[in-house]
Amino acid sequence: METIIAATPTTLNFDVQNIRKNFPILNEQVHGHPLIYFDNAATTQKPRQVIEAISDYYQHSNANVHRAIHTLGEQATEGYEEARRKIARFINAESEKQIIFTRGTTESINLVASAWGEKFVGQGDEIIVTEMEHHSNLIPWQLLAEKVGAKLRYIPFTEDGTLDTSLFETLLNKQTKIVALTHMSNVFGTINPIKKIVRLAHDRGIPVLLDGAQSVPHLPIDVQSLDCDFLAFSGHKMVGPTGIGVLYAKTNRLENMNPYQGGGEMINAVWLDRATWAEIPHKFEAGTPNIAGAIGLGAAIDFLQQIGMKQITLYEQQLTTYALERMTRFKEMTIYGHAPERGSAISFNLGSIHPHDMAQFLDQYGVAIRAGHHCAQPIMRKLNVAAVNRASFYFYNTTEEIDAFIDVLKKARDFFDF
Ligand code: 7TS
Repeated sequence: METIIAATPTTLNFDVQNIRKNFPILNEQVHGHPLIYFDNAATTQKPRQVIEAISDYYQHSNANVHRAIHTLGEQATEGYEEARRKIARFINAESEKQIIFTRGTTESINLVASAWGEKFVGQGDEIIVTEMEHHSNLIPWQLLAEKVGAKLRYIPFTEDGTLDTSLFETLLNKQTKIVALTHMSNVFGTINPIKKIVRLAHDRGIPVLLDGAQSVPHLPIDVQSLDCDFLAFSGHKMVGPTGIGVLYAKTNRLENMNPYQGGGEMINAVWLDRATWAEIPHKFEAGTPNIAGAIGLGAAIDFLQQIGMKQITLYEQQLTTYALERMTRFKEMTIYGHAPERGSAISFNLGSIHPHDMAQFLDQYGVAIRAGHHCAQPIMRKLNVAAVNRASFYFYNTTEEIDAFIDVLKKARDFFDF
């Protein structure tokens, strides 16, 4: 792959224009304006290296994995397993056997709630989540609790959109079976104090699941240093394809869990009335997997690593600080989330403009943001709003795009005339 940028690990040397050349979609026009894509917390755009890796696979190596002895079968298997190794290195897992391919964060969390939860959580047990979870890290636990007779407990968030960790310890007791929380909020942008939470939970032998959907794409991640028991994330939020995601878990957790789905690939030996399971990770990958998706995600990781995750974090911090500084100059502006440690998702409302009107107005000028409850209705209820706008940046966005966005916000304020 040709060089994307010249970056050194210690200083910010970010040639964003050069990086943008790798993303064909960034040349699109929307309603006669250059596309300004600020909906990256929902999904990110794809560089041609990822698009080409998928297309190359289908053109030159397409075959099913693990079953075939022929050349294409071996190539497909090698591509798929190489992607697993890349992911393991990317998050500093001890072994690629700890990497399970799933459809995305949602499926990864459902896998744990069902394959781990139904074995280890029972009547009267407690599951701790936070009040700031995406529905993906709430509903699977509600379903589990209902099935086994367990109860959910909640770490609250405060006015600035940070967790009230002072209450966390009071929630922990002998009945607590797992703590499941988001690493970075998709609404507030808050980066939660994971190490502290993991330490307090582990002191009592309680495992921790991290929803990394918003953190893995934006921060350098080291699962050994975080010491989480489970980490779930999605390929499509980190310049990879849709339909592929990851569950990382500690080896002993995976070995002790039930299988998730039954079928081909996940077995060792099968009789008519019983079966034994394949070794991890295959025990959790029933059926033909998303081979092209895994290979595309591997290419996405190569791309991110060539830029460098530290560089990406630093650059996005600059963009976010710049955007917040410009946005808060509107006296009618409400920003939701003021955590000192935060990522690049900014939720806001401007005066009394309904978020859906705002998103539609911005779209007329080519600016894509998201408006709604962001799959976090309990947050909206606590904030006492029906919906919020959210602008979320990635490393291919620029300060010039933020300036253009601010200009359209001014037009919206004048148009809606409050
Ligand atoms: N967890 C968090 C924190 C998320 O932000 C999302 C997706 C998910 C889980 C689910 O990921 P999926 O890939 O399985 O769908 N968040 C959003 C969002 O904020 N707007 O659209 C999708």
